[in-house]
Amino acid sequence: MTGVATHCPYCALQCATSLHPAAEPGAVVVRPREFPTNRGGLCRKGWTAAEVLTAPDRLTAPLVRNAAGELVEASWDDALDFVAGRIRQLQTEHGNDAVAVFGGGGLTNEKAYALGKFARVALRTKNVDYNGRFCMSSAAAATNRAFGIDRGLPFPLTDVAGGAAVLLVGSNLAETMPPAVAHLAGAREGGGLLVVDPRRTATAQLTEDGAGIHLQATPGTDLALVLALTHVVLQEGLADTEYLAARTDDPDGLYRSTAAWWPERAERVTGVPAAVIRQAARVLAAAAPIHGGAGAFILTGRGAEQHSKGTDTVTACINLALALGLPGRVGSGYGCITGQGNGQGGREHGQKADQLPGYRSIADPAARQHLGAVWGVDPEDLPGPGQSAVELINALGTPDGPRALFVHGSNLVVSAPRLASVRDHLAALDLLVVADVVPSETALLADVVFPVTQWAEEDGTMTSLEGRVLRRKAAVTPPGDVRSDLAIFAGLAARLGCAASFPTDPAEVFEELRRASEGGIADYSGITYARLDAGEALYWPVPAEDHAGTPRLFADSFGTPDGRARVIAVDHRPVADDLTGGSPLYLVTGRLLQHYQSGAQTRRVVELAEAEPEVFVELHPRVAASLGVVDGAPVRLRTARGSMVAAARVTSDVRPDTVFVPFHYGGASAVNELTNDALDPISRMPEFKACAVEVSAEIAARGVPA
Ligand SMILES: Nc1nc2c(c(=O)[nH]1)N[C@H]1C(S)=C(S)[C@@H](COP(=O)(O)OP(=O)(O)OC[C@H]3O[C@@H](n4cnc5c(=O)[nH]c(N)nc54)[C@H](O)[C@@H]3O)O[C@H]1N2
Ligand SMILES: Nc1nc2c(c(=O)[nH]1)N[C@H]1C(S)=C(S)[C@@H](COP(=O)(O)OP(=O)(O)OC[C@H]3O[C@@H](n4cnc5c(=O)[nH]c(N)nc54)[C@H](O)[C@@H]3O)O[C@H]1N2
Ligand code: SF4
Ligand SMILES: [Mo]
Repeated sequence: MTGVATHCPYCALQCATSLHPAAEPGAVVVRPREFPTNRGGLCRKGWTAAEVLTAPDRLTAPLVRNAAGELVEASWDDALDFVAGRIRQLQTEHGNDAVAVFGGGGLTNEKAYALGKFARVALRTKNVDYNGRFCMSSAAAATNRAFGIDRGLPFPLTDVAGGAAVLLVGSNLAETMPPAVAHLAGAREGGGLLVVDPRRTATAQLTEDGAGIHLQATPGTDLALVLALTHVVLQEGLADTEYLAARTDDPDGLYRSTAAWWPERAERVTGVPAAVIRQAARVLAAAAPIHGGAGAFILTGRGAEQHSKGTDTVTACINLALALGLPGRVGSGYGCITGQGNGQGGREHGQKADQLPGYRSIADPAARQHLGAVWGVDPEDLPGPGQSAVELINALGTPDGPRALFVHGSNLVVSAPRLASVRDHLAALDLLVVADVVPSETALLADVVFPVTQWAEEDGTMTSLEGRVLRRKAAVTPPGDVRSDLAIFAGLAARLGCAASFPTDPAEVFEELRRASEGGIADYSGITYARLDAGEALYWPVPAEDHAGTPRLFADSFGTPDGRARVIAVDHRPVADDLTGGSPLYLVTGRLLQHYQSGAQTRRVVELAEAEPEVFVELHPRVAASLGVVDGAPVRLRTARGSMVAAARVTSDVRPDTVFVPFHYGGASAVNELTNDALDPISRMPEFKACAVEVSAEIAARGVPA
């Protein structure tokens, strides 16, 4: 029996799965399916994903907060009428921008597209942004300015397997996309896997036994490290000068911007020995085509990007790739490892504050004209660019800010930075509407909760980390009175008197999305459900139905006006927090294999919750000893934003100047109580990955540790 062919609900690897009937009526089990990216593999989250479909506390009816402050069940009509009435009232009193929308990179292309249209056409608000701002924005900003196009991997992931060297900057691939580790085989065989991480992660361990080098840099110093790697490449005559002259706009700028970053200077900043920096640069260069190597890749993850200088760090990585002549060459390149299931497609079709579908700019008159025609509205009536996620959150409930917020596909009271402020802003709203599949921490704060369909209950498309568009297929009937986000947009648009159409059939939405994206950077106009169902591997752009798609970008030219990549001079700067006073350590945050994001889904899967039931803090043995803390003991963490208690996990895998806390837990266990919302000036990415923290033993509150 073949089952229903679909893809995993979670991360951007979008492993291929098939769904089969389970013993209980209406339930399904997940099996892996052979596919180039996952090669028949799945991680633990993928295997157990079906459990979220039947979560005991699954939302099955709309909820509206009553006069006593309790969320009580309501009919869809009553809930939609109530919300539409409040929206009309608030917009009459305060203007259209008084209503804001927050989307998510887990939504299908169809939902993300409809959400952006709902904001711009039905609510007519400029205030829309999404959680991809927390995820991909620094890499997107950097690739847009250097290459003119932002597609996470501008090549198929399987290309990486042939590379002789892979530099992973701030990615813990072995935990965040385990099946993708297979594609590092080529690099590991020849000693070419280079991993930059302040922790000896499962990924860093892959470099051991001669497979490569772990560069265990100080948090927040990747920029200095990559400038030094580039310095070595240029000074040792390892650069691809012909490529630089032919394909970039300013080869000299590369020399100028890295000249001062000799390895000994970078060693003082990063803690990585100068000799190791030189060795890493030589390993990477030897794999480059100019030196007859089998290919080299530079890939960034959130460890490099989620900083107040994330855009510049990625830019430095791109500059290093350009120095070695990698981008656009088959079997080499720079790529960013996209995170959420539809992190890629979610940022192409209009959830982002400054974008219209097809990866168009909302400020571009031609783009407004095109979308005006597709949507049947006057381009003049389309709002302009809105604010980025953190800025939007910080504006909620302020005198001139939005008074109402819709959340579709994010659990932001767990995942946004500096949570005390997030909670204050949500509390200051007149109306909070949350659409979710489960009562997430954010849904529990809402005035109205809409229960929505999830992955195995719906059709649609997702765009993976490779820019390949994939089919998601319905295999089960949703429980209770659950509807798609599409039905919420349609129901509210009609009640608000919006004349534009809001189809609820994903296939119909996709047909409209094709037209909306036509002629844009991310052109989906040649993609059809039929082509996807036939198994065609369609990487955007796909500008016509007889076009085979674009697995590799930049072969002949980049997406810039003159076709050349831009060399942008960048320089290192410290993290936003002050780490010089007192005796603070670096707090870094990130992921565990067992949990996904805010944990709203995976904390409801028994096997995963039991494997990692509670928040912990990784501490170096020296730090633990100085605090008198033993493994498992409670530890208090305090930053300028807040404080929390976590169980000590004592390990020499973390640098002695660094502690690590996973961000998958809610309430008092949410590490985002502590994180810094300092923003990157270009991408508006908050500094999730490095801040100053004071650590102490927690004895009083919990008693003496066992
Ligand atoms: N299991 C699991 N898998 C996931 C997800 C999940 O929640 N759980 N989420 C998906 C999503 S949305 C995303 S964005 C991806 C993220 O995938 P990754 O980027 O691999 O994940 P993170 O754990 O956030 O960060 C990676 C590493 O950055 C390191 N790091 C911290 N600070 C720094 C620094 O200053 N420099 C460097 N070089 N490294 C640093 C951390 O120690 C961590 O090991 O994963 C996707 N896959
Ligand atoms: N400290 C720290 N914080 C971080 C990060 C970090 O590394 N460190 N990483 C950041 C990153 S990279 C990301 S991507 C964010 C992610 O953080 P969040 O934005 O909170 O992402 P999720 O936890 O995936 O939340 C998605 C929600 O949508 C629901 N959902 C699932 N499918 C649907 C659907 O079809 N429709 C609707 N309406 N809802 C649905 C899920 O149940 C869940 O509640 O966290 C960021 N926060
Ligand atoms: S690696 Fe990502 S897509 Fe694959 S099974 Fe795990 S969570 Fe799902
Ligand atoms: Mo992400």
